[in-house]
Amino acid sequence: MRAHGRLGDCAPRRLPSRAAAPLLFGHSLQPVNSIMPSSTSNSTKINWFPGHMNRARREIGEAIAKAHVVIELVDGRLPFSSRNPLLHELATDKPILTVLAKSDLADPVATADWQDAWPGERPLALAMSDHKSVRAIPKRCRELAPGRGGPGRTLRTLVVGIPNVGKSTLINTLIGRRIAKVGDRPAITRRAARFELDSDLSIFDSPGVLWPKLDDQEGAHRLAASGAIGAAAFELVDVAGWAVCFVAARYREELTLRFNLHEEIDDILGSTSDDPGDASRAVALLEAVGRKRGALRSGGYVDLDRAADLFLRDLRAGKVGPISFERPEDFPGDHLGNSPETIVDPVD
Ligand SMILES: Nc1nc2c(ncn2[C@@H]2O[C@H](COP(=O)(O)OP(=O)(O)OP(=O)(O)O)[C@@H](O)[C@H]2O)c(=O)[nH]1
Ligand SMILES: [Mg+2]
Repeated sequence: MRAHGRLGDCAPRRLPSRAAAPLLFGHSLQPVNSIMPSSTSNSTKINWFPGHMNRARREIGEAIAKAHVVIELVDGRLPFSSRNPLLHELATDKPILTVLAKSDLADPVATADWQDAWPGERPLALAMSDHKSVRAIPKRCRELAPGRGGPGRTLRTLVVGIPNVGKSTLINTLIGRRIAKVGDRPAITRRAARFELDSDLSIFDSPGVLWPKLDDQEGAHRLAASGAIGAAAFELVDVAGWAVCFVAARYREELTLRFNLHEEIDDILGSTSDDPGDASRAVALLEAVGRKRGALRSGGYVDLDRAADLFLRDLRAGKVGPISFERPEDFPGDHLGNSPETIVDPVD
């Protein structure tokens, strides 16, 4: 047992005092362990670059060289942070068709703003379950490579994107059967694979890749909250705490409705600090969610791990509402995908 005990041991309605509150969301200057229910790490830094991703980067580099059109899937809820800058280094001479994926989970107003703000070709915004809209992708690919297609001139396309963004689902939707393995956790696809979509159009599925160092830890928290990062690479309560504070700030009504927090929300937001380095608000909100959902341990204490888990599950499934973690105006002056701190080393 650590000095301050586990978060889940907090008595109902008792919040950690501001002085004792840990710093979360990647701004950890304090002993974060002291409030972390899971005791695996002594920092909230998030990084996830398992071995297969390094190999995948090489495969993607080779596949890009042979492709005529690259289909870039970014997560419609976080188009900035889910864009892999490596792609734009490798595919300088290829047409790139960007898709804002999982758009059914994103705030439609933010999605429209992203489409307007996107540099170059206007991205498509799609839910992969919408078969009719998804058919726009091969059509667009043919337009982008007018010299390809027809006998002996196969149009080669390649789907790339971060883990869990829906690459394999896109291929299954296009082919009309479950030919590529999909799953609701990241890193399902481990090897690139080619599929024939039409007699003259092939499509490559690729493993989701991130980049070796997530310098932007706010972005890393958004990636983790969206489901792009393996569960072992982050602290559940840290990420859920970041996410619940974000949702309370931008989508307060949706949060209130989903978890029936009508009586609590004003008190919590009024009595806790919105300083992102202060965890008191995150703890109070997760406790309220946990209490409403019966995530309790003996003695009536909230099990914060369970509360964090159920909040993130609801959020990722769209049950809190259509939520975007990023809007274009959050990144004034930044050129999409070219933020110097997200540029990675080239494939070695
Ligand atoms: N709500 C929603 N869920 C989607 C959409 N597209 C895919 N999914 C779900 O997202 C999860 C991941 O889908 P995959 O197709 O396996 O994602 P991937 O990009 O191939 O993931 P990796 O192979 O791990 O890189 C699955 O549970 C899909 O059902 C979408 O447009 N909307
Ligand atoms: Mg896949």
